[in-house]
Amino acid sequence: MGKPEFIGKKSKAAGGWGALRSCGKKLLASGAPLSGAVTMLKANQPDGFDCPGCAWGDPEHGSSFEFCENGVKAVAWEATDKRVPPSFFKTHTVSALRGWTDYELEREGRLTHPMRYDAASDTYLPVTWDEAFSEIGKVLRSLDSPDRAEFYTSGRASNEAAYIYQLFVRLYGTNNFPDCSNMCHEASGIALEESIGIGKGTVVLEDFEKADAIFVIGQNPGTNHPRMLGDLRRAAQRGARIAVFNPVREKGLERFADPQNKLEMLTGGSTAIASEYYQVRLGGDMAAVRGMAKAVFAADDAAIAAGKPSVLDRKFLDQHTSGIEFYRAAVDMTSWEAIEDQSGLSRAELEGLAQIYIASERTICTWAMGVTQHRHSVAMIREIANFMLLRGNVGRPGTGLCPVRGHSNVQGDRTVGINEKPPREFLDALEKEFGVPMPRQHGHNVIAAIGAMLDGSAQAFIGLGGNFARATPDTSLIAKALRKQKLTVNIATKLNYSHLLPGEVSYVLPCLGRTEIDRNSDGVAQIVTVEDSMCMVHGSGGINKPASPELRSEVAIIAGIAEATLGSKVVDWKALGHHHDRIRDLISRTVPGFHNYNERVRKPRGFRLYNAVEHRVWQTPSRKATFSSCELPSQTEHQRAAGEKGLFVLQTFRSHDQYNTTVYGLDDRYRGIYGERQIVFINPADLEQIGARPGDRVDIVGQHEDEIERVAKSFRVVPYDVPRGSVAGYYPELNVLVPLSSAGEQSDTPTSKSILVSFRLAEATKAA
Ligand SMILES: Nc1nc2c(c(=O)[nH]1)N[C@H]1C(S)=C(S)[C@@H](COP(=O)(O)OP(=O)(O)OC[C@H]3O[C@@H](n4cnc5c(=O)[nH]c(N)nc54)[C@H](O)[C@@H]3O)O[C@H]1N2
Ligand SMILES: Nc1nc2c(c(=O)[nH]1)N[C@H]1C(S)=C(S)[C@@H](COP(=O)(O)OP(=O)(O)OC[C@H]3O[C@@H](n4cnc5c(=O)[nH]c(N)nc54)[C@H](O)[C@@H]3O)O[C@H]1N2
Ligand SMILES: [Mo]
Repeated sequence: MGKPEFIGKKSKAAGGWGALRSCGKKLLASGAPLSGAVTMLKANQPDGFDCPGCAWGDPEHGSSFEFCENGVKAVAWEATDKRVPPSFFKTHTVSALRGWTDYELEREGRLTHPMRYDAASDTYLPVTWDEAFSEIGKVLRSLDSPDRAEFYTSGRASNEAAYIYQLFVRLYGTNNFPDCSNMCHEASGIALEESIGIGKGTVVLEDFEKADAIFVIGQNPGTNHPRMLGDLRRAAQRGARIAVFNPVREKGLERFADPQNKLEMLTGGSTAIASEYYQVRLGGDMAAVRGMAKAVFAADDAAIAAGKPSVLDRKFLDQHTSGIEFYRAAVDMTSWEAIEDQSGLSRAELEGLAQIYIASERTICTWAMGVTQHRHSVAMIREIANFMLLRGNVGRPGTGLCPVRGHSNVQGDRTVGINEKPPREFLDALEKEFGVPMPRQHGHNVIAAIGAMLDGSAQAFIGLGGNFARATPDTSLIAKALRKQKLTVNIATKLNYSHLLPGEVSYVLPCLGRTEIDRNSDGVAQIVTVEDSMCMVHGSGGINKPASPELRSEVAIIAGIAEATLGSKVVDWKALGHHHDRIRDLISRTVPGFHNYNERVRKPRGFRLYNAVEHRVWQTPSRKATFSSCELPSQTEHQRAAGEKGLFVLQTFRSHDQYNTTVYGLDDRYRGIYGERQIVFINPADLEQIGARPGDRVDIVGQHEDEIERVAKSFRVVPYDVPRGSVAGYYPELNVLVPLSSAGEQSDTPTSKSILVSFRLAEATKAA
């Protein structure tokens, strides 16, 4: 039996010396301590590359290098000296490699050659680029409809790669663009579009310097957006109130020692970040926000009755919003009993939080996956928008709605056309530019693409980055879906599990990463561009020698496939692939907000895309910011579980040592876990209830109501500070339990933060 780890054994604060030590270790393990360190100094610098770590914005004074432990890991992981050359595949069959963990696969290093799967030897064999392009083109042309192919995008792809990809796919004839965003912030885009007329956040970094209160809902920035922690810390130090909603006590949100602040590190001090920490139940945030809104309305009624000024921003509400009367009615109809039951928070706590909100002149609300990966995420985010509108906290300095994006360019990819439901205006602009019709029918998102692959209506899968088979729900089903394809193609930097599920014809095409120099045949170094969570678009140019002379840029690879599939009558793919400026010219002519793109993007901090909300212009049908008036969900998963003995709600989140399906190491330092990932965090009282002791191994059994049996075997239980009934463990290992058929209303996002499960003691534990 493994040694149990208990709450409180963790190092004291997030960041600090632990962060520096961990970075040093990661650089060493990547095999490139020196080049890694030098590379790091160029991350998010005016003349360097955009950090592939996360989508948080960069400060105005770009030269004050912001240290970020997990940025270092992301960069070092790409800049490793280790290689996966053709000889590696000679000694490892694909079937054997399927037995490796995600960690073991990626740790082997960078792919070096284009490879084709050979079924006879069950191995990947090297091929030339031209052979690869020509066969891929041939299979794509042979399908009886372009809608039989699925074109996946992971959010690290640059604007240039994403644009040329969507152009190729639309000229080929389909809008089948399943995209990592479907599993991520899809609900934010939909909800914000409905509420304020733009599917993006409304804040810039400077707003964090002005806010009096910041609500941080359902995210773990200490691990996933470490540079955001710096902004929160500075806000806390100047006295802003920071209120956190999270079922798990995340250390990064409680205290943070800044690795750049020498004094703090010497004295071992740290700044308290969250002044209020509320352990809401899984999926209970909508109820919590509604509770705060209820208290705000009550305070307003009391103020008016006492002849005092309203606590609502009446002028803003009158001029700029519609539907508040329906919202007020919905709030009045919602009982405190329902609010307390769903949120797990008391009326007194929520009234206290409402007071913080009322006392704050300028409020920001941020959120991430703890909000977006539930069944009722769209309604929940609209509730957040309602709450913020009440006091005019949108479209004013120091305020705003801030969905904190994941992948470093997931927002940009959507902006330049990775969208299975493209806006009509965009297709019109493409038709005007290229003089040919574009497909108008909506395409497949991730869930629809998987359905089509399973039922045989899709026959080809192309992945621009990412790890489709591991990031998606019901892992074993997806494996079957991929194996059934006539064609699978993965454009990637490192080997992963998705590459080991070849279809009939299968290629792995290795590409340059963001840290590497990309020179065209004239010797001109190319830059790419990305858009961060704050709608800032900036340039990124690599500084490292490419991992192998065979590597091509994503842009060049897509251009090669496009030419082999479609020929060059409509688009001169070779020319586009040769110089990225040409792609940017096309973007500036077909996507709003990108005029003078090539010039503006070469300025140090780039430029901000026009955001109408900043000017309090609302691009909604009513031309006003629009309140929603949804009821609370009739029953959250938490309430269901509470009603049935032995049922729990599981959320799947990230450890400190991973980037999505990329596992850098087996530790999760802030949560006190070392050397393993088969973990389930559980409240000590629940542990007792299931008859287990700390450290025991359990099988986690999916309780979704369908025919499929889902079991995650032999996970170690760790008592932790989480609410009763809520449990947590790591993605992607637990994707075997995420049901494909359980998705968000409107968003279609897998509900990976609310999975019904039960436990049984594992054989190993029983024997012991
Ligand atoms: N180092 C690193 N950085 C990353 C990533 C990475 O894997 N590693 N991934 C990138 C990507 S693609 C994304 S999308 C982001 C993800 O960033 P996060 O959204 O921070 O990612 P998760 O680890 O899924 O954490 C979700 C947090 O929400 C909480 N939570 C879960 N359910 C609920 C709920 O119902 N209510 C509330 N209030 N809280 C809840 C969890 O306890 C956890 O703290 O990070 C990006 N940055
Ligand atoms: N259960 C559960 N499932 C989830 C989530 C969850 O919280 N819980 N989160 C969801 C979220 S938010 C997201 S965004 C998705 C992520 O899903 P994906 O984006 O598909 O997955 P990643 O792990 O980010 O992809 C890693 C792979 O990308 C490739 N890669 C890395 N850099 C580059 C590059 O520069 N170019 C190219 N072409 N390839 C590169 C490498 O080969 C690497 O193996 O997963 C989702 N799945
Ligand atoms: Mo994400």
